[in-house]
Amino acid sequence: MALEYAGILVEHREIELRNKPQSLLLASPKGTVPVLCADGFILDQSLDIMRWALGKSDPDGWDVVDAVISQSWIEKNDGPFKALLDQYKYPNRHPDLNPEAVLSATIDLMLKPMEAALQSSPYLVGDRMTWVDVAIFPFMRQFSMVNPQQFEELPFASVKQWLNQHVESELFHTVMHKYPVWVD
Ligand SMILES: N[C@@H](CCC(=O)N[C@@H](CS)C(=O)NCC(=O)O)C(=O)O
Repeated sequence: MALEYAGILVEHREIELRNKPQSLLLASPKGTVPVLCADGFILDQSLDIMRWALGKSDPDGWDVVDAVISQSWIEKNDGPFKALLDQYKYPNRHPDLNPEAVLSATIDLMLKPMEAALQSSPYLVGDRMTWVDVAIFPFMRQFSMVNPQQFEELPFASVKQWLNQHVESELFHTVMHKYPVWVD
């Protein structure tokens, strides 16, 4: 989304994670996606790719945001929220955990603070959309898709509205193509 927003054209190579092409592993041995290969450098962290794109062009000021507040949302998302999301998505991999306790921990960690933030402003950090919303909403989307009915029944109207806004945005639709798998 950041690349599209910044108007940066890329050749998109869809990776099948179960069958990673050699060219991906040569570019970035850790073997995660996304990886951006530019002239003379490689970025293999989503946030680095976003930062690089916004450094090139940021027409609506996605990057005009309080650094400390943004960092705390990202740390919470990338650390404990992703861990809980994994437990919530794959209960079979975590037979020792009680699914209700996982849901309740996720609500306390992420849903409640997000709802509070989004009740006082339409975006996570203030009145305008920033890179923080774009970096985090795909994970809330994943969470909402694990058990859509359960998500619908949760009392977090502002989170749902915020999520819908991003999922239904033209920008998201523009980039959410199904691409053919890249073969070296
Ligand atoms: N911190 C990395 C995480 C990337 C990541 O874990 N990507 C997943 C897919 S969403 C992946 O490539 N997993 C490797 C695998 O499943 O083999 C980033 O933000 O770019």
